[in-house]
Amino acid sequence: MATPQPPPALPQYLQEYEFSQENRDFISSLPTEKGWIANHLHQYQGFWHATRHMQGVLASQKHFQALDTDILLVSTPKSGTTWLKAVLFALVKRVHYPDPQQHPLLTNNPHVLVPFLELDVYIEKQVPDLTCLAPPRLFSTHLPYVSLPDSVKNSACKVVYLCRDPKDTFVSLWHFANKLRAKSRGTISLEEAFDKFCKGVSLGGPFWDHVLGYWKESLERPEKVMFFKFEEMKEEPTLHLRRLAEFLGCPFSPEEETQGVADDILRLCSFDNLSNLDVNQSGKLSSGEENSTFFRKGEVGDWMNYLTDEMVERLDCINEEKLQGSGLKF
Ligand code: PAP
Repeated sequence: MATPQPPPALPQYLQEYEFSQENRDFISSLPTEKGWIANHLHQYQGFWHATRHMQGVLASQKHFQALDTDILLVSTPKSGTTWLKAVLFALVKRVHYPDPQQHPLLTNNPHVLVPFLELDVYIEKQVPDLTCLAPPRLFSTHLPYVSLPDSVKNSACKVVYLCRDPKDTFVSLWHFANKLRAKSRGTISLEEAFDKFCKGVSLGGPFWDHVLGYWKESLERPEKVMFFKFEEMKEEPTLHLRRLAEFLGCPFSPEEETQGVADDILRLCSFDNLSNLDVNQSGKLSSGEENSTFFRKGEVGDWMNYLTDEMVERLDCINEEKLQGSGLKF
């Protein structure tokens, strides 16, 4: 008879962490709900964060000093962050890596090349020295606009915002949660997760408030915030890659256009290419998560395979109500 295996440990970043007494007291004063992956979510500045992430959220706000040359990729969780991290890195650092056989994306998961402020850079108690990083520095975050470090809002650093149809975002998040949940907690049902998502109680939620915060900024300061949807990128990748390059001040030159550099970047960062690399099939992040958890289907419309008519109706109503008058549609 096979020996029962112990359940895999929760990824390090999701485990409850040794907080300073000050942070512990603060976090315990926040509204708290049952989490999808880790035990708890805490509501801070109107948005929900896992316990372990709170340390990183607070430290990012306190310590991160954005430079005018920085690029910050902001996204709602499960909107295609991994993809856009790869695209951003390949685009912005293209002069450093002209040989496609030697590209860092072939041996590193995109999350390693473009770290999350609150989940990687500031997750430990020590404050890292980021001054030695070569410009443009690339970081990412799931923080809502209201919680961004002041230096991001007040400097000339660029913000690229990515979101995705909430139906597909939800389905992707539900799969992700069940992959990462400790075996001892069992799975979270589609119905329970859906109800929480609709009520805004999800990582980085409420989804609609997150999206609207950046949508508004992108309208008011288009030179600062560029707003992207996963679906647009899937439909017209070359067009949106060019838009991105122009926004970031590194447009493709006529020679690059002739050489097909944009297509090379998109090929390198495609779901098929990245998900089949050894590093993404069998590698792990230092936090313990398997790189493969970030690649599932990468398609538009997978929600049709999961959501009931009632669920679709409920989400459509919320979309209608929340996005009314904003000019934004999913
Ligand atoms: P994160 O928020 O935890 O960083 P994120 O990368 O935003 O995760 O979301 C993962 C989703 O992006 C997955 O979607 P799915 O569950 O609907 O399949 C994943 O498959 C998709 N994804 C990852 N890489 C790519 C890619 N290169 N092209 C398209 N989609 C991708």
